[in-house]
Amino acid sequence: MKMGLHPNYYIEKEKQEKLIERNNNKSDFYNGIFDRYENPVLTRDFVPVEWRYDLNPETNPYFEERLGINAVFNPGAIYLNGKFYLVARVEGADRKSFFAVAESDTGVDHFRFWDKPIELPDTCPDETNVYDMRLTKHEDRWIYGVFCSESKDKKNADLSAAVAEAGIVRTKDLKNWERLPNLKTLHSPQQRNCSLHPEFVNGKYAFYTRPMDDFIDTGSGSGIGFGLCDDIEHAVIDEEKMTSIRRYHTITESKNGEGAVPIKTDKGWIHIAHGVRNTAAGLRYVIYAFATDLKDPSKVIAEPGGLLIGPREGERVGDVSNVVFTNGAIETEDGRIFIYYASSDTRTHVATTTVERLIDYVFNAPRDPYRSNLCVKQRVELIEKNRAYLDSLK
Ligand code: M1P
Repeated sequence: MKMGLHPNYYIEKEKQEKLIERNNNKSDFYNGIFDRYENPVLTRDFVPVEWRYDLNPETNPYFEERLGINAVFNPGAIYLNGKFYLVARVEGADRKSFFAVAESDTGVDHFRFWDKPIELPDTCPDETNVYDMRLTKHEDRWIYGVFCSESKDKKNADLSAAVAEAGIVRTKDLKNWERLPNLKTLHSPQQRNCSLHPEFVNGKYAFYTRPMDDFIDTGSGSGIGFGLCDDIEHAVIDEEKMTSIRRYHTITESKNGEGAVPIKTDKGWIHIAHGVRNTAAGLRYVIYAFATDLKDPSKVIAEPGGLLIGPREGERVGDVSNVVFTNGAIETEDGRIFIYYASSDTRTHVATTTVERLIDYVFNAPRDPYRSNLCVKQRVELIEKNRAYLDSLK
């Protein structure tokens, strides 16, 4: 006779159900550009109990977690048939990440993982870790996932030396995934934070890249790259043009990288990316935005100074503290924008705005003047303009 389920199974299931069913409200944060929410949209506590515990009391008498989950973060995002889908980076207690689809009707709460994580075709025997998938609904009618495929750098004796490449998969339904050969960039030894532009450019597939000399340091890589390739089934990029470039004493001084797949608007492609600077406490990752030309998506036409989203309050702390990072955003038919971002490589949040608000921000917030002296002038100008306006109301 079967022993039935351990009582703690019911407790854990109920706790999880409450978490998934909990409504997520806007917080009192205000900047006019986007809204934040009280709760994360996905954490490790959303990962189904069945993925972590052996439910059979004969083989797990103490109902111990057998395969723990450490974090759920950096999801790709896609909107299909009125539903919001995140392809999350789920990191096991063993440090390896994998991808799993979570689905919601609202985009801000009630995200529920599908039955099983995604099992990608195993075509790269040296690949040790996969993470940060960007999902592109391409005009060729495939949904592409571009992600980081990481393996040990066998040429380097250092145990932590790794090689990052851009892996490519495609699907029609987020269930069946076809793996294509990794992206090759002829002039950049490593790649991370790559994503596929949703339209053909000059009849070719267009990728945003992030040239790097090394696994962590971008070295000579001066920013977010852009390159074209003829054949997505054997994607090779020769020239990488620079789009948003890194600069001294800005939020992108150490590195930057394309985040969500760009959003097409009447005024240009809007990009939501990440910038990294160094501090005495280590690297600080923030999210920023810029726009590129509709006909030439590599040409930056607007780039407000500074950050759009920075880590706040509890977001500041986690496995890699002082980080916010995005690789997925959704635009709905009615012009709402959902920016999914993770904090401190630990949990996933959402920020919401609209296409109009984002355009207003990207095209009207002033550029970074790059020097304190000019920054203070910029601020004094704003204060004086406001004073004159207030006087005009008297
Ligand atoms: O740990 C912060 C982030 O670091 C990496 O970003 P980058 O390549 O710009 O350094 C990514 O691996 C990302 O997953 C991570 O969130």
